[in-house]
Amino acid sequence: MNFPKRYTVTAALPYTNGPIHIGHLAGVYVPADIYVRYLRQLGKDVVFVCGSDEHGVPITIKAKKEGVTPQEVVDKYNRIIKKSFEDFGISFDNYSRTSAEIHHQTASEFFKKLYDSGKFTEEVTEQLYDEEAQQFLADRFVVGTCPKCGNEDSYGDQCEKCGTSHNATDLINPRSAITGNMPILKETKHWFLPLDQYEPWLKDWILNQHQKDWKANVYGQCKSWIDDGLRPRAVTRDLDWGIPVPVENAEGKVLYVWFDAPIGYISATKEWAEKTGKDWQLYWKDEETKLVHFIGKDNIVFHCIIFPAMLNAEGSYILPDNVPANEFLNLEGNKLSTSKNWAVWLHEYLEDFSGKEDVLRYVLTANAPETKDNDFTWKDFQQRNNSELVAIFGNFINRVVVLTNKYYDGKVPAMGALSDVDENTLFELRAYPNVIASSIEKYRFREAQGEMMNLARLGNKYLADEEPWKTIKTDEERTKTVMNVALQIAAALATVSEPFLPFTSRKLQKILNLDTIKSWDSVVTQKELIEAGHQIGQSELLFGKIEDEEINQQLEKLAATKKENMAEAKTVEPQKELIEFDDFTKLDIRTATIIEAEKMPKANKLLILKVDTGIDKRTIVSGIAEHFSPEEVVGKKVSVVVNLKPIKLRGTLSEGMVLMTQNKDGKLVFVNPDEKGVDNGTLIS
Ligand code: B3M
Ligand code: ZN
Repeated sequence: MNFPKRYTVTAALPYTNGPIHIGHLAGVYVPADIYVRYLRQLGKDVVFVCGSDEHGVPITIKAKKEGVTPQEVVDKYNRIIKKSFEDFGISFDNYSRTSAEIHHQTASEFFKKLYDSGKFTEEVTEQLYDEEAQQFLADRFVVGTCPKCGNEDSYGDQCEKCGTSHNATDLINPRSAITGNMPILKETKHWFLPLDQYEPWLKDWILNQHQKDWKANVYGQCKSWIDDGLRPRAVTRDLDWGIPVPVENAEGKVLYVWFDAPIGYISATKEWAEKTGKDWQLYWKDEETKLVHFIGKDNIVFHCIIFPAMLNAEGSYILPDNVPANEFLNLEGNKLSTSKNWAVWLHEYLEDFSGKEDVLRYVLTANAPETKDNDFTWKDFQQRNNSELVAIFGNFINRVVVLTNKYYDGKVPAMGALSDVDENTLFELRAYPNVIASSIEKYRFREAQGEMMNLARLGNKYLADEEPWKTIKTDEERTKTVMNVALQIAAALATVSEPFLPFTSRKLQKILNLDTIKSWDSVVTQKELIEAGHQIGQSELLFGKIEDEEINQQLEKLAATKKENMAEAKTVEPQKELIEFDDFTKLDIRTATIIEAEKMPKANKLLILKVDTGIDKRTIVSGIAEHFSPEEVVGKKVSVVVNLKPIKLRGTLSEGMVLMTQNKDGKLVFVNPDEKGVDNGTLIS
C-alpha cells in the first residue's frame, strides 16, 4: 500500500440542539473512529478532529421553545454529546466548539480573505420576511413545498425527503416556522459564493478525478447536483446568533452556519496544534496530507461541493481525498427522528446496558448503512451479541484462558512440532491484518469487522477440531502446541479487534497480561506474538448474554413512544393490511375484570395486574402506570387477549394483553364492555 505522509480525519460536527443517538454513531463516528484507530496502530501521523456545531437556526428555535438563551442550549448539549463520544470510545484528538474564540477568529479571517480578494458577489435580493416576528426567514425558519419532490414540509435550506439543498425563496407556499404566517418578500443585502463559476473546476475534480474512488452514493449525489447546474449561494444571513460578518455595513448579519461549520475542522486542528506544539498548517496545506471527511448523506453537498469551492477560492488549502458518507440508519423500520423521540439515545442506552459500549459499536458496524439505508432492531442486537460476540469471540478467549490456567498455571506452553493444520492456521492468522486493512482502506468497515470475527471463528474452530481437552489425557506435547497456537490467535485478536472493539481489546490485553497489544505489523511478521513461558492472567467475561427480557423492555419503551406520538399528532392510524378470516379467528379476546394491581418496582410505566378472565386468574403486566394508579383500576371491566404467548417483563411472566385505546386528550382508556350482565370470559367476536 502507498501511504501518504499524514492524515487529517474529520467527523461531522453535530448540531448542538439535542443529544446524539445510534444513527449518529453508525453513520459517522464509529466508522471514523475505526479508521483512525487503525491508522494509529500502523503508527501513522494522524489528527482526528470534531466539535460541536453551535450556530444555525435549529439552536435558536430550540432556545425559543425552551425559553432559554441559545448559549444555554449549546452549553447543555455540548456537555452531553461530548460525554457520549467519550463513553463510546470515539477517540478524537480534539473535540472543539464553534463558539470557541479560535473558531470565530479562523472563520472570520477565512471570510475576510475571500471578501478582500473579491471572491464573493454582493447582492441585494428579496428574502422571505416574517412581519410578526420581525425577522428574515432563512433555512429552518421556513418550511414549504420542495420544488423538486413536492414534500410539503421541506426546510428552507434542505428537503429531508429528497436531500435537495435549495434557497428558501425556492420553496412553494412558504410559511414561517416561528409564527406559521405566510412571509412577505423584503430586500436585504447578502454575500454570495458564485458556485456557478466553480462548475468547470468541480466537474473536473469530482467527475473526472473521483468517479472511481468515491462511494457510489456520494459520487451520484455530486453528479446530479452538478448536472442540475450550480447557482450562487448566500454565505451570510440576517440573524442574531452566529459569527458576525466581519466587514463594514453588515450589522445584524452573521455567517451562514454552513459557511462557518466546516471551517470548524480547521479551528479544531489549530486548537489541537496549540495544545500539542504541532504545526496545524501541515495538516491542512501540505499536499502529502490526506484529508478525509466522515459524514452522513445529508451533508454530502456541503462537503463535496460548497466547502471544496470555499477551499479552492481561498487557495492555500488541500482538498478532501475522500468523503465516505453513509446512508441512514432506521430504528425498527422507522426513520430515526429527534422530534418524534424515535431513537436510541446514547446516554439512555448506557443506563440500560452499561459496560456494553462495544456491543453497540459492533452491531452498528455489522449493520452499517454503508451502501443503503439499514435497520437497527433490538432482536438483531440481541442475536449478534449472543451468537457472535458471546458464542464466538468470548467463547474462544474464555476457553484458551481457562485451559492455559488449568493445564499450565497460566504459563504459555512451548510450541512443538507443527502439524499441517497448525501451519495452515498460523498462515491464515498472519494474513488477517492485511485482509482487514484492505477493507478499511476502502472504507468498508462492516466487511473489515466481519473479517476480524472470522479470525475469532478460526480460533474457535481450531480448538473444536484439535480438542486439547481430550489430547491432554493422551498426548501432552501435542496439547502444548495446540494451546500455544490458540494463544497466538488470542493475542492477534487483541490487536485486530482494537479499532472495532477498543474496550474489549483492552480487557483482552489485560487478561493476556500484555504490556501493550502487539502492533498490526507484528501480527503479520512475528512468529510468536505471545512467548512461551509468558504468564497470562485469569479469565474474565468479555461479553455477557442479553436476555429476552432486556430486549422486551426496549421494545416496550418504543411502543410507548409510538403511542405518545399518535396521541400528540391526534392522527388516526391508517388501516392495517387486510387479514384472512382465519387469522381473525385465531385471536382469543375475552371480557375480564382486574382484581388486583400493583406498581412494578423500579419501572415508571408498568403495572402488574391480576385479572379474572373467566378461564382463570392470571397475571398481566401492562404499560399503563403513567395513566392509572393501581387503586383506580381494581374492579375495572376490561377486554383481554388471552392467547398471546406469555412473555417475561422485568422478571414477571405476563400472560395476555389488556386492550387499551386513547381518549381525545391522549389518555389511555380501557376497551370496556361495561354492559350489565356480560360475564367474564365472554368471547369478543
Ligand atoms: N451540523 C449537520 C448535521 O449535524 C451539521 C454538520 C456540520 S459538519 C461541518 O447533520
Ligand atoms: Zn424534496
